[in-house]
Amino acid sequence: MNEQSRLLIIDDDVSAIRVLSKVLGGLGEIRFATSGEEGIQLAVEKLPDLILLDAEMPGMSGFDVCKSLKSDSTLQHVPVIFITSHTESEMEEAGLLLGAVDFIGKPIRPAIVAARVKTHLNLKLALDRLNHLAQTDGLTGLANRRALDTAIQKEWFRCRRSKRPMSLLLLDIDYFKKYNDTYGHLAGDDCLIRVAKLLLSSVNRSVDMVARYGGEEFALLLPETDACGAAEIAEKIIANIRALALPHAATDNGIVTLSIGIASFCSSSRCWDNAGKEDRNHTTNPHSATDLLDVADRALYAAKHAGRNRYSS
Ligand code: GH3
Ligand code: MG
Ligand code: MG
Ligand code: MG
Ligand code: MG
Repeated sequence: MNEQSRLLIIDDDVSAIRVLSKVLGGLGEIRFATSGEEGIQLAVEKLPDLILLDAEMPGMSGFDVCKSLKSDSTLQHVPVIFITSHTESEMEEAGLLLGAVDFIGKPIRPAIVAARVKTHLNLKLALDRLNHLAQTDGLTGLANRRALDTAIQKEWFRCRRSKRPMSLLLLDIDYFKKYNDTYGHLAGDDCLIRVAKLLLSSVNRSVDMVARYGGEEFALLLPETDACGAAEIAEKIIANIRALALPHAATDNGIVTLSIGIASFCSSSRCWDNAGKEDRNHTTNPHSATDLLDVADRALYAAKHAGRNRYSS
């Protein structure tokens, strides 16, 4: 989050780009494009923190570019500032109504442009920080329930579209109330942090999401992973937590253990269960993103009921 800001200048006039680059050089890393089409392409690739956009360009106009950026879910929050010699109020109004945060007339006054850009970059940074906080669990630094719910929904639709599998694991620390009672709440917090770290180190693909679902419950969202793959991960986690061997006087084996519930969605006509056997009736296939959570929750309950320190699906 402390990395340098990225600015993108889109202007068909190369000398204007040169002047702006000089004025804004101290505010971040600058990229530029000399057409609207090229500018959009660069924005998609580099995800800039701010875009300076010329209104009048041959081919795609700045207004068309702005419209296109604002209709893209990943780019719509990037602030756009129009820079143009067309300073009529109708033009300015049109630009602002399209979602631009500012409208600056040419010829530019360098110090004013730099000050305005700085203000909008600071606002963007603050928004990014807030967004990050809104998605993060304060104790463990993992994704929080809100971020997980959004990711599950997104992944659910993506894997149905692409006819790929997905899995969800719900993981719950066994007898954690007794852990707090025995070692104190602060030690309990520390235990949650260690388990979070262990879960993070138990997955190695960047697409896998580890989240704190609430209290002493965690979740693992595994895109492109079928029931068999999910069971392998669950086994690995149970082995890893055994190896970590955090003392817990109230459990059967004297260390912290986890119970895990697995839900997998399989969109192909042939599904396999977590033992690698064909599931001909798709008996366990969830029918919605919410149902996926429900199936995992019921499986977790079954794992608890069967004696804890195990997974179930
Ligand atoms: P089970 O094996 O059935 O899961 O039993 P359990 O004791 O783990 O489950 P229960 O739901 O009875 O207790 C969960 C405990 O987790 C109670 C609560 O105080 C504790 N807990 C929840 N959030 C936190 C937290 O942020 N920090 C600490 N230290 N404890 C927490
Ligand atoms: Mg122009
Ligand atoms: Mg619980
Ligand atoms: Mg528990
Ligand atoms: Mg409980």
